[in-house]
Amino acid sequence: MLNDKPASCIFGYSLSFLILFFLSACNSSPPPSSGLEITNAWVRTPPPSAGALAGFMHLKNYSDTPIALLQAKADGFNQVMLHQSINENGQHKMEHAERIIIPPQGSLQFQHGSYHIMLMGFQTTIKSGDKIPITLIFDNKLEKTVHFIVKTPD
Ligand SMILES: [Cu+2]
Repeated sequence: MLNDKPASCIFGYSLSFLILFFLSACNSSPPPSSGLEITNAWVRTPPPSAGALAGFMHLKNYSDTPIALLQAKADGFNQVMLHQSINENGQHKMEHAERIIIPPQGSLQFQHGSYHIMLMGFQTTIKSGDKIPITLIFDNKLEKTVHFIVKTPD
């Protein structure tokens, strides 16, 4: 008398599992497991005598907690810094950004006049179409290496 579940009920359960499976399989772009997505990563093509490059990107935080970007690293450069451009008494300045917060379920755009990655001291020629791997270090022990494409903005 214990196992008297009708067969149709068991079939119903299997069917809902199947539907769940297909729903998850068909989702073409699920949020990344880290909860963080970085898109449109690029570096401005430097003029011939430039001593520094600026990198830009878009960060999206799919998680329910803030994510802080703490540091950037790249081989082939003497120094890589997270910078923020500020306007102080009409003077444009750049200062080191220690902790850049991407809010929960929010996003942050690195762009000209705001946050950027400053790449300084390089020996090789860097031209449009090159890809520069930059490792981004976040506060939750998360590290992501992103290939930044060198290009001239439209
Ligand atoms: Cu800078």
